[in-house]
Amino acid sequence: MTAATHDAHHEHHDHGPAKGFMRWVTTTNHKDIGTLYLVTALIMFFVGGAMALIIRLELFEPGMQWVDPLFFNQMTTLHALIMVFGAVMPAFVGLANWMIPMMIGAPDMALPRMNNWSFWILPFAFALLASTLFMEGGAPAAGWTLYPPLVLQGGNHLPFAIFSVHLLGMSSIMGAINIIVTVFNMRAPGMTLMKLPMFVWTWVITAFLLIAVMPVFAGAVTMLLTDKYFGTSFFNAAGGGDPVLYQHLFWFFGHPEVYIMILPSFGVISQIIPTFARKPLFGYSSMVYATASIGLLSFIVWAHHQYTVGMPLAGELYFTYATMLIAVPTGVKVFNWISTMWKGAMTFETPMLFAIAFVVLFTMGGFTGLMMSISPADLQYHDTYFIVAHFHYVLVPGAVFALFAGTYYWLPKWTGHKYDERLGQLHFWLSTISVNVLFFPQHFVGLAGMPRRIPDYAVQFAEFNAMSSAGAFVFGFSQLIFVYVVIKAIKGGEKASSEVWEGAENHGLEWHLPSPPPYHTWTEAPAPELILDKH
Ligand code: HEM
Ligand SMILES: [Cu+2]
Repeated sequence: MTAATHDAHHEHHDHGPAKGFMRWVTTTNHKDIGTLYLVTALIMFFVGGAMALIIRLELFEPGMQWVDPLFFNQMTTLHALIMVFGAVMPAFVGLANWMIPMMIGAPDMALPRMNNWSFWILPFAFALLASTLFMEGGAPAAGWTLYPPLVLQGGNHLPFAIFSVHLLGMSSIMGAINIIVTVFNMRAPGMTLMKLPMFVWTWVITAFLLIAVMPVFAGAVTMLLTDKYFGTSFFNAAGGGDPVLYQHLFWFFGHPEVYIMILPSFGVISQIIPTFARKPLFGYSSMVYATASIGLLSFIVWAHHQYTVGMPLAGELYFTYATMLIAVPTGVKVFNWISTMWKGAMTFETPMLFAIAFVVLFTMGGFTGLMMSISPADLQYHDTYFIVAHFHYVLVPGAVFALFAGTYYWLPKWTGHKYDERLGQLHFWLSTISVNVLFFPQHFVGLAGMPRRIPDYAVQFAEFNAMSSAGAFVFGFSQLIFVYVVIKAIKGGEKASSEVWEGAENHGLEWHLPSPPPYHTWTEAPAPELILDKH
């Protein structure tokens, strides 16, 4: 009913999108910009994924077979930079653009022209980064952390990489400002802060993290630039500087950055589990406070990445205890998700499958994180494949699975068509099995001492590495199913109702809009009775 009145209201002043390519260049529409972000992220996921497969190909067996060590290091560096800044972050910004206005009953983002800029900076930033591959000496090869002195010993790709980071940071900050302004100013009447859907809450907190830490990263890399080209010695011990200073600056950005990638995932999962358990989210307000606590704690734990630099004992102790504290609010979240499922009338469509796998596998990544937070233990784990296993568990069956879950969940809303459920489930099972074959053995080789970021290794690590590489190829190729399912749903298929999922209207405003929603939605605020007390 609301959908119908809503449509009738805008017969005269509604205008559809412009036609052709210029539609996408000049668009200020949150749905268009959301689509641009999501498509870009998907392309970058495959670019970064191809690099990962080059890495795993070389590591399939001991010895050097396919690439030389310098190129191998360029691949580990670019793979990480592209996955973090090109795939995971833009994908979540895409979800935010599509969903936040529809979820809070706003007609668009608050700053639509800036929104256009936030997106269109990205292709230039990625072009700069990719151009380094074709330069003399190749792309940056010192790891995504860009540690000096190593990074300063590379070629003249550094200014390109740094300028790319500046642009990416500008884009992120503009996107973050937009989200905060939208949520604080454009909520429908009656949508108080404590009624916001969890996805919106997690994004608001993420946006504050972005604004706080992107400038730190931009500053740190600018200091690298002046060290290399303008004779400063910020990180050069011979000139009175200190390379460890860079590590502090990097990780003051870097640890919040990992939460920038996981908090919106928590939001997506907190939308999906209640829908498929057909219950409101258990412990909504504790979810909000837990997310905020994780956000705050993420600023005070950074040096757990640097236990091996020789910091004072007090520092080791402090960072150990502070890091362990994060397990408390994280535990609250996992408890609440499980309690939401408890005695729920659950069904297991693809979004729910990915959400459940997220809860199980992200928690495993959290547990290895706790092991590493203990500084004396981490002296053993640091810079081994154990670290690689940890962060891939939180990022792949964590953040990336949340992105899959969210895409399957909202795809019928976006396209107006149901996706192919059978293929969705095939994608789920192939991904979930292969991701564990890929990353679980890395715990063992890591504990046995295999270092990270190396193209060759001792023969005793051969079996587990072969397994890992086999898992990687299955995982990589399974993602083609995902692309096929998405394209198929865009092109046609069974019509989706506005509710899409049984009972979804009890789980958010977006399910009161038609599927697909018209180009402009909530040009009139939703009726107050539609705003939920409980999600
Ligand atoms: C319970 C929560 C977590 C704890 C206690 C934790 C702890 C740690 C520690 C101590 C390290 C450094 C280990 C070393 O290098 O020796 C580390 C590395 C890392 N963690 Fe976590 N972590 C947690 C959650 C996460 C999440 C949610 C993400 C991302 C979504 C993440 C991503 C990473 C990454 C990318 C690295 C490696 C960075 C690098 O050296 O390149 N972690 N974690
Ligand atoms: Cu950290």
